[in-house]
Amino acid sequence: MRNDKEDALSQSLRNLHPVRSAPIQHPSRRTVLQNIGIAGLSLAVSPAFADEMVKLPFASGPRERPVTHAFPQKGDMILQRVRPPLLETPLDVFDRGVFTPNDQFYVRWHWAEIPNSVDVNAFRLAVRGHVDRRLSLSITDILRDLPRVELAAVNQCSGNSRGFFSPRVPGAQWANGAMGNAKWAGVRLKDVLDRAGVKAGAVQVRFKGLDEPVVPEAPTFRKSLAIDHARDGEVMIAYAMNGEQLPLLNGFPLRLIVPGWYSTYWIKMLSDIEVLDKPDDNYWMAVAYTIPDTPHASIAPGQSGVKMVPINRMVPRSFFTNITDGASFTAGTRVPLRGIAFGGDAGVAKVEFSSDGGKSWQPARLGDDFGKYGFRQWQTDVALGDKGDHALMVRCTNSAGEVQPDTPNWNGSGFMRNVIETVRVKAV
Ligand SMILES: Nc1nc2c(c(=O)[nH]1)N[C@H]1C(S)=C(S)[C@@H](COP(=O)(O)O)O[C@H]1N2
Ligand SMILES: [Mo]
Repeated sequence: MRNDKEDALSQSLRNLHPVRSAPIQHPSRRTVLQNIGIAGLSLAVSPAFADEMVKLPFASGPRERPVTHAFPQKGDMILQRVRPPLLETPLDVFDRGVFTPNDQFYVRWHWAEIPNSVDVNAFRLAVRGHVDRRLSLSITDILRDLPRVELAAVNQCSGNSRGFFSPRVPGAQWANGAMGNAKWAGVRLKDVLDRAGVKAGAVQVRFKGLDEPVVPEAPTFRKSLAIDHARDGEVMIAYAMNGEQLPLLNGFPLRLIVPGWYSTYWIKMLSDIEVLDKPDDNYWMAVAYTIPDTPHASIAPGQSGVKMVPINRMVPRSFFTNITDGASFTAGTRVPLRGIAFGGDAGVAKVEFSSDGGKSWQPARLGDDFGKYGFRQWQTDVALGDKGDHALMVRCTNSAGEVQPDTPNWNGSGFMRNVIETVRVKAV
C-alpha cells in the first residue's frame, strides 16, 4: 500500500515543470524542442512505488526486481537502481515493434548530479580545443544552420545481459533489457567539426554532458573517439528520438549517436566537444570500459596480465521476444516464434533458428530493413512433435560474416555478452 507522502512524491516525480520560455522551432522541418524539467529527480523512489515484481532468470537463480512507473517521462520499467537511475526495458516491449518506445527506453547514468531541467533557450554546445574557431552553438543554430540527418540505431549498454555472467561479476545485474532501437534525427558531428575547423595534428574528439560527479574528486564522465571516426559522417548529434525530443533521462536536449558502437560513447545532454591533439587518458577511457584484447573479449575467470583496450564496436545478437523459459506448447501443434536481431556494427545477413539444441538450423524470415544499425524483426514457426523438454535457439550472422558464438564469453566487467540465446520449453 502507498501512503500519502509517497503519493505526493510520486506525483511530483511525474510532474513536468517546463521553464517558461518559447519553444524553439526548426523553420523548415517543424522540429520543436520544448523545455522539459522534472521535479524531484534527486528524491529517492522507494521500491514501494513498484506495482509488481518481475523475475529475471540469472545463472545464480531467479532474482526479483520491482517494476516502476515513478520516473518522469517513463512508463513501466524494471528498477535496477534509483540514484543515479538505472531502468531496464521489460522484454515484452521488444515484441511490440522494431522501435523501442521512448517511454520504455532503458536508462543508465554514472553520476547522480543530473540537471532536472534544461532551458533550451539558454543551452549552448561548446566546440573547442584543437580547432580554428571555438563555437558556442544554440539549439536554434543547430536546427537552422546544419543539415538534418536520420538513422535507426541500436543503443546497447556494454554491460547488457551482465546478470547472466557465470561466475557472477560486479556491476548492474542487467538482464537483456539494457538495449533499445530508435530512429535518431539530428546533425552530423562532421558538419559541426567542419564549422569549427579541425587543426592538423588532431587525434581524438572528447565529449562531455551536463551531468557531474557527486563529489568533486571523482572523474567527470567523458568519452573520446578517434578523429577519423568522429568525422565519418555517421556519428551524429541527435535532437530527436522516434520523432520526438529526447526524454530528459535519455539525454535531452542533445546526445551523441555512435552507430554500431556500445552506448558508453553515446554521451547524453551533450554540452562540450573538445578536439584533442593527444590521446585521452582520462579514467573513463583508460581504466573503465576497457576489454581484454582477445577473441570475444573473453578470458578465463581469474586470468590476469591481459592487454586491455577501450571497448568499441558491437557484435551480433538475437533474441526470442514472444516466449520465455518454461513456456509450454501442445505437442504437434504449429506455434509462431518471433524476435529481434541486430548485426552490431554491420547489418543482419541472416537469422537462423534451431529446435534441437543447435544440431540443425533453419533460416527465419526477416522483417523490414530500417538500416544496418537497427533491430531487425525475425519470425518462424515450429511444431514440437515429441512430448518433453526442448531447447529452442536463435542466432544472427551479420553482413561481415560474423556469427554469435555458441559458448558464453567471460570478462571481469561483464561486457559484450552475445552467446546464442536458448529458451527451454516443454511440449505437453
Ligand atoms: N552524459 C552522460 N552520457 C552517458 C552516460 C552518462 O553517465 N552520462 N552513460 C553512458 C552509458 S554507459 C550508457 S549505457 C548510455 C545509456 O543511454 P540511455 O540512458 O539513453 O539508455 O548512456 C551513455 N551516455
Ligand atoms: Mo553503459
